[in-house]
Amino acid sequence: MRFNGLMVCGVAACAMTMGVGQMQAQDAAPAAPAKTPKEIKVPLKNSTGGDSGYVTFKTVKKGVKVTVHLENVAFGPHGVHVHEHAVCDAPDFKTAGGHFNPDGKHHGYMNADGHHNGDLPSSVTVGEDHKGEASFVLTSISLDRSAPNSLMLNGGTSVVVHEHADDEKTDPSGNSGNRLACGVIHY
Ligand SMILES: [Cu+2]
Ligand SMILES: [Zn+2]
Repeated sequence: MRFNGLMVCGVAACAMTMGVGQMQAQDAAPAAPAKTPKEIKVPLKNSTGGDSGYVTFKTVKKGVKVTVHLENVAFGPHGVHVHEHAVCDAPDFKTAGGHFNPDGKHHGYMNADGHHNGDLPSSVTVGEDHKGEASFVLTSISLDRSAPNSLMLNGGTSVVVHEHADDEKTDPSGNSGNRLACGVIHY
């Protein structure tokens, strides 16, 4: 099963699809080049296509605020990263590739040679209700398509939720184990 770019869109465009009337249709002109969205929302699906929550990326003064909302995910801490390819092929999501890393660094915020652009500073903890939420401001990614660390570099990227915690120092993925859920970043 493949989740393609249709799963992801700017907040305004998504809201219009869902019939929410109060959002502004500021980027509705079809012929103009797509503007940089202020915020995007990326739905996460698990290996059987079930809903695993979503991640929002919002441009803020100091960088990009990433808010991870996990649902129906196993209790405990989970590594979450931006991966390099805009592909989420279930069930193993291997096609998402490695961590988004245009700066050519190593894995983890505790790695002296780190970190990958797509790393988060810590894991996201899921409670006994199978929900978890965490926010981080990253300076290593950008929503601007023309930026060297753009989330649209090479046609897009993806977000992957892993089985285990991220140790923030071990290449290539912080010993975070299998890939539980994935969402394509494309806007
Ligand atoms: Cu990952
Ligand atoms: Zn990494």
